[in-house]
Amino acid sequence: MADKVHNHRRKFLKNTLLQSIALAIGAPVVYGKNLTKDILPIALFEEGILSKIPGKSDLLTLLNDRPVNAETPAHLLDNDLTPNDLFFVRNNGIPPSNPDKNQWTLSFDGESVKSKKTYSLEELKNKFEPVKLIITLECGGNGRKEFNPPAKGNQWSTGAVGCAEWTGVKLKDVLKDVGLKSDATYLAYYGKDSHLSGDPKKDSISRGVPIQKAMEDESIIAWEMNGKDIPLMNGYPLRLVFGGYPASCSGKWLSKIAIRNKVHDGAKMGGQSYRIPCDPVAPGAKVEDSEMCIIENMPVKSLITYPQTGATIKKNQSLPIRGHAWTHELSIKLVEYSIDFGINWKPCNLLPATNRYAWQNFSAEIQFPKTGYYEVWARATDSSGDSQPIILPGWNPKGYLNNACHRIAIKVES
Ligand SMILES: Nc1nc2c(c(=O)[nH]1)N[C@H]1C(S)=C(S)[C@@H](COP(=O)(O)O)O[C@H]1N2
Ligand SMILES: [Mo]
Repeated sequence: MADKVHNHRRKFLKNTLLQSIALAIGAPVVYGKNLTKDILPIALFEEGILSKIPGKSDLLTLLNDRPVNAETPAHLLDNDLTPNDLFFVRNNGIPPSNPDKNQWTLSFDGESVKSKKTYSLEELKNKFEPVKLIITLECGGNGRKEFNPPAKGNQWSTGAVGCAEWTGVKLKDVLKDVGLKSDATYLAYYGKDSHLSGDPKKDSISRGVPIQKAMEDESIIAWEMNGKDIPLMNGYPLRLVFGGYPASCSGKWLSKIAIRNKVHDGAKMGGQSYRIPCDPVAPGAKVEDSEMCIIENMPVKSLITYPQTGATIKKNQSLPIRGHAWTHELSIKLVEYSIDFGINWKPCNLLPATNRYAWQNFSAEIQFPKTGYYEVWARATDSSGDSQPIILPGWNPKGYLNNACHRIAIKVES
């Protein structure tokens, strides 16, 4: 056995390859001459250069690979803005394989446009005033994992959320140029991803928002995410971004917008998709499609991003915590923490948002009375006075809108 190991000739990396690796990582690999094909720098994976999901960090939790669904562990959402390679991915179908931003066009049609119109991406950039907005996107099914009885679908824990700076144009500016009829009711999107079945006549998803939502100042068509091209998995080269609504409204690989004179009836608008019982039901109840209503506003929510759950500190140390809070309302007005399972709450420091729908950062410094096991719970309250439940909110068949308080485990040792 020892002989075998000895005889095994290590295949060291060629200098040219080492140079490309250094370029990709952004620093020379000092002991690079000791690396082999089996021992590559982990930075290549962490930065998504060699990820299983193109452009995405291997630190994402993969929930499904066809279609690709991957979420961000809570402690990796610690940045003010979620880095592109760490932003969650929720695909319903198969992304276009090699979209070309120079050839990309966006058309407008539907019953309620005065006439059909098509813009190239270049025209969109030049014709309308560009805006930069920080907007949180959260999948309506984020937190689904906790529901009991369980709900079918991707078992998201807390990481189907992210917040980025988007560069684009206001939908209302473009819609004004297109010209709408007075009966305009709903904005519907169509993207260039294909249905899982491969059937070109089927859309993987085609949703949208009521026209009043589309007219908000923060409703945009975006081509950049954090100052870079949007990653392929997040909709390159063009997508919609709506704050405060389920992210399923924010169409990726955006190629067509239809202005409808009725509530849009595209793929995943009806049935049980992205809909909840119009009136509360008992856990496990079967709810008819006719009793389900479309999810619009997303509820107030918060996430502790530092420390990672399971952290241990010494008895004489205090614990700094950090996180973000977001809502569909104007702003978050309070974030509190509890270390005694929700009996007593203390306020956190809370920073204002740059613009509406950006998440707000909170922090606190916690002292623990003695050694032992604790949980830190966080609870946000928004400008409407709504706050988060401690236990799961209303059960619904598909497990949407779980905004229960986030909890992390902490051990204090002597
Ligand atoms: N064209 C298209 N747009 C889409 C989707 C999709 O599958 N295809 N998924 C939607 C859903 S359900 C969510 S939660 C968000 C996810 O955005 P992200 O993958 O950029 O995080 O995109 C939405 N837009
Ligand atoms: Mo979603």
